[in-house]
Amino acid sequence: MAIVSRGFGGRRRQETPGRLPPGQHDAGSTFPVLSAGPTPHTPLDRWDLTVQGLVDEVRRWTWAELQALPREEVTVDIHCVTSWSKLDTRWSGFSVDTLLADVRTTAEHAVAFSDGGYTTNLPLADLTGGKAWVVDTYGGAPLTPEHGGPARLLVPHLYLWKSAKWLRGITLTAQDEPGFWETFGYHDRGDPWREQRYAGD
Ligand SMILES: Nc1nc2c(c(=O)[nH]1)N[C@H]1C(S)=C(S)[C@@H](COP(=O)(O)O)O[C@H]1N2
Ligand SMILES: [Mo]
Repeated sequence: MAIVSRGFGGRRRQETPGRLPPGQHDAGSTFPVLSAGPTPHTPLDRWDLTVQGLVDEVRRWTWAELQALPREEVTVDIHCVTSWSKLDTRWSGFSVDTLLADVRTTAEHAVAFSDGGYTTNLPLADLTGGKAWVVDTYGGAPLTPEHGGPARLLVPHLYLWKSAKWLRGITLTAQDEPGFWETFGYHDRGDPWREQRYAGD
């Protein structure tokens, strides 16, 4: 579903005052796909997830090892910088807190990286404290490749470009290192409630 259109079925904008950040509209039942390049298709037996960088020891999970971790269900509103928001999206996966639980680090920043080369930077504090997940289901079904399957990052309190699709790992860093869109002039943090769309906002 790459068609970007406003949904007129279901939830009306008037029914959800206070849930749309400034400048956003409700995409309704549509779920636009925004990808800067081709959709990778990495087989699960060649997939793993890595936590690396400023860590005491690199951590790596195969798909099977990831599946053995405690799973969380999350229902959240998501906000794309191109102005659509989608309310009550339902995902499941693994809290980043779980992945970082026994990691010793002095890092204050992180860079998420993906198959295909996409990167996005975040303050480590935006990935911890129950605010971010590695998700592999959407709406009760395996996450489709277009939306980031087999697994993507989900950081719903920031604009959706921070939620890296086709996630393969997180690098913890001492310094802030801009990712793909941040290098092209998008805001370093991207808080939709402060309308931090572009650098300088
Ligand atoms: N790897 C990767 N992740 C990505 C992107 C991308 O191009 N590549 N686009 C980002 C942007 S700009 C948005 S708005 C969301 C879109 O997610 P969706 O296609 O599931 O709606 O993914 C984000 N994550
Ligand atoms: Mo986006």
